[in-house]
Amino acid sequence: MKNPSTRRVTCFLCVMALLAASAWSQSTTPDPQREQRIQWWRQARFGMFIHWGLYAVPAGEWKGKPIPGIGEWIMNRARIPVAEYEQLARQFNPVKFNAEEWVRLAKDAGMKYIVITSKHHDGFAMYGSKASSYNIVDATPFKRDPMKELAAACRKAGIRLCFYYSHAQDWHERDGAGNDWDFPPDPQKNFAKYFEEKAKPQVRELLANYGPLGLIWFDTPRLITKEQAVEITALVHKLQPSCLVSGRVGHNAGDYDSAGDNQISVGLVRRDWETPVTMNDTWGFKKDDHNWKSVPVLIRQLVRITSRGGNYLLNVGPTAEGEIPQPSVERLREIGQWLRVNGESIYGTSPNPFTYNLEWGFITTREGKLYLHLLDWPQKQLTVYGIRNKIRNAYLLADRGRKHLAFKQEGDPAIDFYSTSIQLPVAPPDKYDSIIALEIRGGPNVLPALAQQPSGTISLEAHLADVHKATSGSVIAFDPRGVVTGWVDARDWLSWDFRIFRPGTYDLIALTTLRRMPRAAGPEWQGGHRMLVEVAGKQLRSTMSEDGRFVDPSNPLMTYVTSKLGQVTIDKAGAFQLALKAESMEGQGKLGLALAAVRLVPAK
Ligand code: JFZ
Repeated sequence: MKNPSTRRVTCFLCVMALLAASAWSQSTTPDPQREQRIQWWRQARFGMFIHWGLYAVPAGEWKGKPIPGIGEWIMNRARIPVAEYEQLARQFNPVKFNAEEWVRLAKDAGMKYIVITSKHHDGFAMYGSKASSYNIVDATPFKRDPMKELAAACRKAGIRLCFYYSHAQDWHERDGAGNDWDFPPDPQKNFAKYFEEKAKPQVRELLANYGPLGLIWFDTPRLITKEQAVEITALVHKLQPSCLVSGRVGHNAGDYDSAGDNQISVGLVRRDWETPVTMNDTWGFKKDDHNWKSVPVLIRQLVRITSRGGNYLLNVGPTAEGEIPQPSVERLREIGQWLRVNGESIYGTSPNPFTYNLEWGFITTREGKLYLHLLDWPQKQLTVYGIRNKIRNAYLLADRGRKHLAFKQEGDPAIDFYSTSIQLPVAPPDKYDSIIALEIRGGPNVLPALAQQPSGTISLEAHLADVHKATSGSVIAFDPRGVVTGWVDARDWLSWDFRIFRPGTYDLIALTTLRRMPRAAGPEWQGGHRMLVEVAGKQLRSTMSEDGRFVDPSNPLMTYVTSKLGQVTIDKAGAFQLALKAESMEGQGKLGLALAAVRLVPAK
C-alpha cells in the first residue's frame, strides 16, 4: 500500500521557468465569478492564435542575414536598436488584410475564439492607441485599425475576439522588460513607470474600445510584481467581468493555466488549461520556415489536448501584406472538415476518465456519452478494459444513421476486471481519427487503478508514480511531458500500484527520453545507472542500457530510449506494487534518470 509519507507527485502542468510566476493554482473553493466566466471557454476547446506585427516585414531576415529563432523575436535575437526597428513601421502597409476572410477561415476551421497580438514584446501596438503613437494607425501608411475591423467581423460571425498583450516585455520602451541592448539591464529599470504609463493605459483601451472580449492573453510576466499582476487582472475583470485572464499574467493571478508553448500535458490535468501551438516552428511570419506540421499531427494534438481537459490554441502568422500563409489555410480547412463531422466529441467535452493513456487512442466524454478516438484502426474489434458503466448503445460518430455496433461486456468484479469489446467495420470511417460513441447512463464510471490493457501490457507512466523522496532537498519532479526531472539522488525512488488480470511472464522495459535541451553540452542520454526493481515479491537488478529508440508519433520532438530491466513472472491476477530504485546513478547527477514510463510487456 502507499507509504503514508509518500507525497503523490501528480504531473500538473509543469509551467516552465519562464512562467513559474504565472502558474495558476485553482483555489480549492471555486470562485463563482470565474466559474461563470470560463464556461464559454470550456465549450470552445479550439481557438486561433494570430501573431501579426512589424516583425512580419523582416520575416526572419535582417540586413540580408537569416535570424534564427521565432520570427516575432527578431528585434531581440538580432539586437536591433529601437531607432532602426521602428523604421519598419514606415513600410508596414498590409493592404491585403481582410478581417472577414480571417474570421471566416477561423470559423470554417471550427475555431471558436481568436487571440490576436494587440502588442507583442516589440512594443508596437496593432491598434489605434492613444497611450502610445507607436501604433499601426499613427505610424504606418496603412492608417486603419485592424483590431476594429476584426472586432466587427468576429461579432458578425459569433467568434469571440481576444487580445494577446505583452504586459511586461516591451523592447521599445526604456522601462519595459527585455531590451538590454538600447537600455540598461532589467534590474535597473523602473518597471512601475512603464506599467503605469503604457501597460495599464493600453489594457484599458483594449477593454474599452473593441466590444466584449473573450480573454486577455498576457505573456511572459517578467519584472512584474504579484501586486501588479493582481491589479491588472482586477482591472480586466472590473472593466469586463466576463473577460478571462490567461495564466501568463503571472503570480497565479490568471483565470486558467497557460502551458508552455507547444507543450502538451501528459496526463489528466484537473484544471482549466490551454496549450498554444505553432503550425510550423514560429509564431510570427518567417519567409523561410516551411516546417509545417501535418494535418494528422494537428488533429491528434487537438484530440490529445481535449482528452486531457485542455484548450488547443493553434497559431497562424500572417505576412506583412496581411495574408495568412496558404499552408496554414489548407491545414485549417482540413481540420474544419473533420470537426464538422466529429465536433460533438470535442466541443464542451470532459477529459478521459482514466488517469492513464490508452494504447489505441484517446477518450473524451460528456454526460451520457464516451467518445473513443481511434487514431489507428484495429482489426475487426476494439477491446477496452475498465469501463464499469452499462453501455446502452455503440455507433460510429461519423455514421449519420448511427448504425448499431455489436458489443459485449464481461468481467469479474472480484478482481476489478471489466471488459468491453466492440465489433468494428473493416474500413475506418475517417483517415485521421475515427470515433466510436458509447451511450451510457449518467457520467463515466471507470476503474481508477493502473491496469493491464487488452494487449497484456501494463504501462506505468512516470507522472502517475508515487514519489519517495529520500530528503526534503530532493529535486525530483516532472516536466510537461510527464517525464521525471531531477532524479539525481539514487536514494529517491518511485512506485506504482497496479492490477493484473492475466498471470504470466513479463519483460520489464524502462522508457527514458533524451535531454530536453538538445543543444546543451554533454551526452543527449545517460545510461549506466544500476537499477533495482521490486515487484510481486521478486527483486531484479540491471544496468540501464540503450536497447532501442522510437519517436512519439504525435510529438516528433519526443524520442524515447528503451532499456530492458529483466523479466518477471506473476502467477496470479490481482493488485501489485512495483518499486523502481536506483542503486547507483551515473553522469555525476547532471542528466539524472529522465524516466517516462516502466512497462510490463508479455514475454514472447
Ligand atoms: C511567448 C512569446 O515570447 C513568444 O513570442 C510567443 O508569443 C509565445 C506564444 O509566447 O513565448 C513563450 C512563453 C512561455 C514559454 C515558452 C515561450 N514557456 O513557458 O515555455
